[in-house]
Amino acid sequence: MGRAACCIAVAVIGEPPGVGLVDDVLAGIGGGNGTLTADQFVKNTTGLAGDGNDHIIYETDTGWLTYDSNGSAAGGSTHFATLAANLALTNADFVVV
Ligand SMILES: [Ca+2]
Ligand SMILES: [Ca+2]
Repeated sequence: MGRAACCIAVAVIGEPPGVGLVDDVLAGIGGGNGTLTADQFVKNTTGLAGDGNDHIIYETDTGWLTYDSNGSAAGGSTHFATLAANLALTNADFVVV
């Protein structure tokens, strides 16, 4: 696991899991500490950001969590955790710390 991946998720706990995100190392994650804003989270079966401010992507069929620093622009994507597939995750399950 690389440096970026090591510092994105600080805890995956509970059912469904809650994930802590460290904003100091995550370009684009904004809004201060607290719940990840809804417009920065997306879930789908492609694992790809849908717009420019989708930074946390949950791929429902694989359970992959991906951080994308630049949203739907090319590149910038880092797979940092794998959860169970098809969880009812929302932005509220992610806490920016
Ligand atoms: Ca968005
Ligand atoms: Ca991207």
